[in-house]
Amino acid sequence: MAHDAPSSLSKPFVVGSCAHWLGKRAEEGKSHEWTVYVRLINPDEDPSLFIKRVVFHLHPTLQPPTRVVETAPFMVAEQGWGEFEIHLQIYFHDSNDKPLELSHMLKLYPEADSVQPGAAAANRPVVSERYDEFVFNDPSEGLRARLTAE
Ligand code: SLL
Repeated sequence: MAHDAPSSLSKPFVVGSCAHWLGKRAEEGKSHEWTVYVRLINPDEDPSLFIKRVVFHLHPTLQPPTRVVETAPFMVAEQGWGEFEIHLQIYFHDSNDKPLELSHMLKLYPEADSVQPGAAAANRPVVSERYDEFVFNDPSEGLRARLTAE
């Protein structure tokens, strides 16, 4: 009997941000440097094989607020002072489905209870990540080929 390919495929990923304080001499309004990103859990896989683009919608105080990233790493690097909700739209190759929409709260400041005494604590990066999975139910043949490419 022929072995049917599974009708659903999934790719574990992380959406997250990493920020660090730029120190007392930082320019006004640019106290922190941060990145926001979408990355696959498996570092050996190339997400550009099946992700066509990621659109990051930042706070309107950042110019331009809409950033379109068409190749890996799907990431935006910026500087700023404030935390805000970032909306992401993820578009896939060979898919007529609507983009996947996610949001991520940018964190710049460590949780009060995780702050340790001493100067070193201020330089520690603040990482906020959430695990998720892309689940493709009955993907097109083209997308299936991209998802299973070695
Ligand atoms: C707040 N809801 O009021 C947030 C908004 C916006 C932060 C934070 C931009 C950098 C710059 C920036 O950090 N915006 O202005 O150059 O806390």
